[in-house]
Amino acid sequence: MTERVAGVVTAVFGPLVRVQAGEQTLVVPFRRNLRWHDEIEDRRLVVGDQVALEGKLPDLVVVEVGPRRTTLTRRSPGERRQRVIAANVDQAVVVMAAASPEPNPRLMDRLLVACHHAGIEPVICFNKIDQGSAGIDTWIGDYQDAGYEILLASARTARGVGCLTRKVAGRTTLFCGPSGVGKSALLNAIHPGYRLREGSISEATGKGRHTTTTAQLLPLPGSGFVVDTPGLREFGLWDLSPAELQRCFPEIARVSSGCSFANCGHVSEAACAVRAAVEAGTLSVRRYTSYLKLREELE
Ligand SMILES: Nc1nc2c(ncn2[C@@H]2O[C@H](COP(=O)(O)OP(=O)(O)O)[C@@H](O)[C@H]2O)c(=O)[nH]1
Ligand SMILES: [Mg+2]
Ligand SMILES: [Zn+2]
Repeated sequence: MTERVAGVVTAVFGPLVRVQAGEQTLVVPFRRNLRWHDEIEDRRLVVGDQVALEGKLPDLVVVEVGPRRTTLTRRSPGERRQRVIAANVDQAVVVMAAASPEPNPRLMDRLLVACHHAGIEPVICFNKIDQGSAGIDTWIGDYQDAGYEILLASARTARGVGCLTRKVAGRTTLFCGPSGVGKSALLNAIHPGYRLREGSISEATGKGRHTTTTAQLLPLPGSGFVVDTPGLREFGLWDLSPAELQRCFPEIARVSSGCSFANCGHVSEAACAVRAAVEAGTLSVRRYTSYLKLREELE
């Protein structure tokens, strides 16, 4: 009897994919003429794809790929076209350490912009809060004012881990942020069964045991997935237009409705509500400067 099973791709190994179908983990091939629900150029299965399998047990094969709600893309140096590296990621936990490695608000802004641009909801997590919060005290308020959800956590003391666990339940969550901030440690705290390597140099140098650059989805107990992968630090900013950029700064987008020109870039235009808010001290100078710098980069 032919079976039909629905699942989510959690890893891609050349001609085979690993699929999570409820409690079952299957490693299966895919049909060459897969049925796609999206008009996409790059017809390659990626992690996060929702697929249908058919066949006589245990010889199932992927036959159909569902529409992608979101796509995470990357363009490697030397590669002209961008590549989709994951589909259907719902949210991202952008992780910075509170003290060491030294938190980098510019990088935080970039990652947040990349999330908004990809249609992925970001949550900010300051880990290693056991080491104090002096390093973030001066600018954490910028993100609160912008409306971001902020979690203070420590994988070491388990502070905030319950909150994070509830946050990721039932969804597909990307953990991103610089190397060494404790992404793997937080994931191990959420689910000790992952046994991810912590403090390894592999992520920083791309060498070591995990030489693969492809993302993997890790199933959570219950439902949902997390993605912990090297090489996702700088995803998709290249195809962002300067006009789109302001939508990726929620507090700037909110204020901009008061600008005189509908297409105001908030640089030197007259009667700009954004610059007025910066001058009045209701919009962070640091965030505004970050916006201007990114805008310059995109132009
Ligand atoms: N003090 C402290 N150290 C932590 C915490 N979380 C992780 N670390 C340490 O920071 C280092 C990097 O952690 P890791 O999870 O590998 O970071 P990743 O590169 O972001 O995955 C390791 O030595 C961890 O033991 C924390 O909450 N507090
Ligand atoms: Mg890690
Ligand atoms: Zn303006």
